[in-house]
Amino acid sequence: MIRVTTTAFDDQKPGTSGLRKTTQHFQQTHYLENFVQSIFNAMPKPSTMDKVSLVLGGDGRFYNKTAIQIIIRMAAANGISRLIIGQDGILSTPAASLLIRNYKTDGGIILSASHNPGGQNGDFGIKFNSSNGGPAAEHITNEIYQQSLNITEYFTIDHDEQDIHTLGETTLNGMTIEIIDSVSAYSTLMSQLFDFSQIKQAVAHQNLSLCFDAMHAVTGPYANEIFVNQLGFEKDLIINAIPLEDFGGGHPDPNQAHAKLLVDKMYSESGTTLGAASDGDGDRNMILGKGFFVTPSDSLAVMAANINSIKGYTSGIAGVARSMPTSRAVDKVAQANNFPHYETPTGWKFFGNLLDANKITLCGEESFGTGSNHIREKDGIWAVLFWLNLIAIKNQSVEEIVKNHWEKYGRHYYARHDYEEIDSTIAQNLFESLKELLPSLNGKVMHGQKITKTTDFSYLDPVDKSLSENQGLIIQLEPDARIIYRLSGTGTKGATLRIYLEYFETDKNNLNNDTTEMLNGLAQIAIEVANIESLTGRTSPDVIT
Ligand code: VG1
Ligand code: CO
Repeated sequence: MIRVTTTAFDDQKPGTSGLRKTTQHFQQTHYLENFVQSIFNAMPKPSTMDKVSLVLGGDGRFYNKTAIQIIIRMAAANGISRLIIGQDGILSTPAASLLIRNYKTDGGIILSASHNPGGQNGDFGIKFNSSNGGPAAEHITNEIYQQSLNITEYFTIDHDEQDIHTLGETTLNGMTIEIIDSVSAYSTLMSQLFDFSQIKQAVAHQNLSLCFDAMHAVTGPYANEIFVNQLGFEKDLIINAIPLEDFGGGHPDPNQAHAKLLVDKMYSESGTTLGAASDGDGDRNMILGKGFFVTPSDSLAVMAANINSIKGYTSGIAGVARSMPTSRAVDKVAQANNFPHYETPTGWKFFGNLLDANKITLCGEESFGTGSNHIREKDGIWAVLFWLNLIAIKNQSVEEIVKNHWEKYGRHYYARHDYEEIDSTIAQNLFESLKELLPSLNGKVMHGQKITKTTDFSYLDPVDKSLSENQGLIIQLEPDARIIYRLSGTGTKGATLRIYLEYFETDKNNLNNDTTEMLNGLAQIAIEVANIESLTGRTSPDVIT
């Protein structure tokens, strides 16, 4: 064992989903090692390290392989008993979550910067998940950060590269290393939750077709096995299926701006019944019908309204949760069907306690994330299978399913406007002034809409009673609309300001209007209230989703 003397970095505070920095930042001497040692030091564990087992894998982006080898050597030096590693170091985030649960390990390390671009000039990331399979709770990530601020040494061994390609067990310095197939356990679980024979029938007899965009990221192999080999969808319609270390130079974020090829196809003659995409690490999903986009918030609501008809969920739904900026469409379903609904801060880690306590079955975020109690992460392929199964059951188009839903529950017009790479100090100042200004806005009428309430959102976890403050600013307007402001916790350059707009409509004559038009008044108010143009010099958002 080698004891390496190191100096602490002061910027290793995990954000919304782990530590994310540019790849080059991670490549600094000792940078990755310091953070990994901090995880080992801080993670909840049995009495001694030789009882600790961990899952290890990543989304395959540039630096994934190097990082895996570094972590293997450090795990061996730290006396860890067992590492379960995805073949070639590859695991989608949902698959990693599942393996932690299946193997009952003490947690897992996932190497990913999710939807951020990859490559030598892109981003890299690392995240610790707990023994429940979910992103570590805030008290653990805070402890990792504290360790990183005080670290003076880390442990490693001098050893050649470990073979991470050959399936099976080996040992290194007394530590067992098991290389496992990255896809098989995950695809087995999917076949238990969804009715694969019903979907296959629909492919054969209802012309059910799918175009899936893997965005050259981790889901390619999962999509080929499940959608092509097991369900019989056309192989050529799994696009960008080969995982590449730089995602082909793209931005592996499944939204209408970045999954352009898929969107163009779905709005053309050759559009399939369902169009879908997933992100860098396979936990996000975008759902499209022929010429029709489903907002992630609506997708969650439709799932909640129909979950009883899906094989793995026939015993019913305990409750639902959504992140605060996610539209309240799912709340309407919960209220109408009498099950509890929860509003949590942004980030999947906040769903963990609710899922573990069986208070919820289903949860989701506006940022193209949906998932259930089957694991403790959001799950892209799972969401696509849910929609495929639902279409097979209803024998209706995506558009019909969503429009029928609006008829019954009303429609939440929804959009998110992102201002990226704002100077961090300017963004902080903007946010602080906004926070101070908010209470004075109560009762004010702007662009014909009356502000009824303003909130600085904080969350008291109903299970462990932990309090999370400063989770976003909410402006509520009459008759039933919201504007929300947040600063992103996943970016690596400057600050990203996110503005979320939501307008609820029940008038049957107004259910099929243009989203931009319906939200125009709110967008104007949002810009004026936060003084965006004069403080940032920006006249329009960089990305609208
Ligand atoms: C974003 C999303 C959030 C999501 C997080 C991680 O965070 O808004 O909903 O949980 O990314 O997703 P932020 O702080 O930038 O708004 V992923 O797919 O990166 O694991
Ligand atoms: Co992701």
